[in-house]
Amino acid sequence: MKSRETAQRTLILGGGLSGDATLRYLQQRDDLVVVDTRLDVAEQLAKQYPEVRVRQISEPASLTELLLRPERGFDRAVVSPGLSDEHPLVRALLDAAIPITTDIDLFCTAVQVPVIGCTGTNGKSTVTALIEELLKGQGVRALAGGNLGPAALDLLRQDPDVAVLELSSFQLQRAGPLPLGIALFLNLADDHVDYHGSYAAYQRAKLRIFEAASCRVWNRDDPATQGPLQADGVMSFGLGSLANDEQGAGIDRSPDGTERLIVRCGERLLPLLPVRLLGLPGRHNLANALAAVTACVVQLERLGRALDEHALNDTLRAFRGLPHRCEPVGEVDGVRFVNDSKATNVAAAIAAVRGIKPSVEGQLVLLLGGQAKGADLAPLAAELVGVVDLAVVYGEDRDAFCRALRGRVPIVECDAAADAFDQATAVAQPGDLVLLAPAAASFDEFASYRARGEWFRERVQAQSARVLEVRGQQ
Ligand code: UMA
Ligand code: ADP
Repeated sequence: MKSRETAQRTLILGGGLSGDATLRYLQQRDDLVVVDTRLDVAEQLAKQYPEVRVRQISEPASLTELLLRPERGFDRAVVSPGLSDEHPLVRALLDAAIPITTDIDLFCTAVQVPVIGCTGTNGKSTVTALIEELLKGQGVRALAGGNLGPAALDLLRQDPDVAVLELSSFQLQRAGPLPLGIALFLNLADDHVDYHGSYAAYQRAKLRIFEAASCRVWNRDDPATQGPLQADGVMSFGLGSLANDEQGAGIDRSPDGTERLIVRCGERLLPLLPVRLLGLPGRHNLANALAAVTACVVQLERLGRALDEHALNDTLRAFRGLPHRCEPVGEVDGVRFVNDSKATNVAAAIAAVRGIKPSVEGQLVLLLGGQAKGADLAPLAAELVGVVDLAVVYGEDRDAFCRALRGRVPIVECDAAADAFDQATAVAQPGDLVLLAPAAASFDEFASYRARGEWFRERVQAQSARVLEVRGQQ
């Protein structure tokens, strides 16, 4: 994939993963200045790229001073997705009328192969990774990146047939209209309102994925994902059956009760494997699989390649999902442990609980807590009644969780995640399942949801080693 960019005086605001990829991408052709508010990030970049000017700036006045220097002048700024338009430094750029762009726009300008974009509150990473796998299974060199990493611009250094981007609302709200070949909007639930200002603004940001896409895939079970109604290029997926005129994926139920995935693209209607053979657990993942299959089938048609149904079914059977999403991490003394640390919001935790519950013989013990981001926890409480046998609640917002759950679900209240783990293992009996699906961000105790999930996995391994050691001594 080659670039069609011309040289500019560019300010990169934010030196995180996307800023770093932008720097590497523009380094050879643009006159660059990189700004980050974090001293450690700025120092690290300055060391790594001695030929690039890197500044640590946290005061808007200092940024304005840099922007107004007569010898400088910037043609544009590439701003990190982690900084919202309300951030004082972004405001300073807007006030100085510097055109703002993003790493995703740079990517879309340069890329010369079809791009599939995927957004939604939950399931983006799973669907993006599954589309990549499904296409690879068809012999198409697909590469996934964007919000799930690697940063989109890093994909340009490889040479795929198709790029698959996970796109967050942070990325979409600032990017220009993106000329995506296929755009998917999976679902919408309460999240990131602190960044976008309102639920409506969050939805608007997500819907931008459809703006310049030639095929738009929405979720029939979630009307909030439906974009403009022009019939042209619209596909959908959902857990119901497919109506006669519907393009996309659904479930076919035979008279004997067997459920099967089914997909229609143009005139062609394809029954796929039975739902029970899907490698991913839970109904939410069935929706994810239907979305991914739709994208894969449309992409193959556009590439003019025949679909290999066996390979498609094989991938759907083999793909067991990404780490930290309904991930089995061990069994100790008959108690199973499942890591869904990626459940950083209420809707994701509900999906994980619903997905896991049918496989639990004994009690379901849920680890719940962290930073609730001001979310409404009432829907979570309503969902857990009669489903979860014990909620072990911990972390910064445990009071909010306790208030929502008290009197509805048995609760044990703990200070930190470590106590919560110990309480859960002390209570759990053979046949029970301990699920980490915290419905909250991890930052009060961990560096990220990944660190939290890895911590959980390590605790389970340590618990297993302890049990074996005790047995050895007996
Ligand atoms: N920040 C500062 N000062 C700065 C710049 C950033 O304090 O000068 C802070 C931000 O407020 C934020 C953090 O640093 O809290 C990271 O922001 P960033 O824009 O530098 O992020 P990157 O490291 O470039 O990573 C971004 C995505 N991060 C965000 O959108 C917050 C990564 O998604 C993505 O993998 C990466 O680009 C490559 O595309 C992460 C994420 O948390 C996984 N995404 C959110 C989510 O999934 O919910 C949207
Ligand atoms: P994202 O990239 O959008 O955060 P992931 O695939 O990483 O999505 O999954 C994040 C969380 O959401 C996990 O906890 C997972 O169990 C849950 N989840 C995945 N798919 C769905 C879905 N379709 N609906 C609701 N929750 C989901």
